[in-house]
Amino acid sequence: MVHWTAEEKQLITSVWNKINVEECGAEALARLLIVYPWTQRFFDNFGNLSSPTAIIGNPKVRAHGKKVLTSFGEAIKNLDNLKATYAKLSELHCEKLHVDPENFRLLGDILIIVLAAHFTKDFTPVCQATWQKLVGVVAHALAYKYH
Ligand code: HEG
Repeated sequence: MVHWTAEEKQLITSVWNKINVEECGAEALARLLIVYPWTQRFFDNFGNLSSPTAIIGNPKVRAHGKKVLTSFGEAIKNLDNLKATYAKLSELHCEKLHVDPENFRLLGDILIIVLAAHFTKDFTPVCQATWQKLVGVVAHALAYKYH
């Protein structure tokens, strides 16, 4: 069971409160699709994903990126109860969407890079380490219901 200290919780929320969920969510998902092109197969109904420019400008990618990062915010509100918070979503990704849980890790790593690019000063090493812990724990919780 993962434990979060008061300092860690503060480091997480201080960054979260500054995040533009639409911008950062869109950028993170677009980067996932560009850097790891095999992830595009989950989004074959999203239209034009034929180039990095097309992916970044794709409104469905933007909307879905926002949805994913908004859902990530649920983790932040429920840090001490992540498995229960994501149980339904884990089932959905496993049973209906068939998303390999390795992709949760890839997206988490990308989110760290996006945040580091947006918050050059505020994203201190200790803050970054705490966020790395967070994305790992979120990936783990999303994989919890896989069988
Ligand atoms: Mg997933 C749908 C959250 C990573 C592929 N994802 C969703 C939905 C949420 C969500 C909230 C909508 C669920 C619903 O309609 O009830 N996703 C979510 C989180 C994370 C994540 C929090 C990681 C932090 N998702 C993820 C990754 C992939 C993926 C890495 C694939 C590479 N998600 C995926 C697909 C759908 C969702 C294909 C359905 C999209 C659609 O057709 O609308």
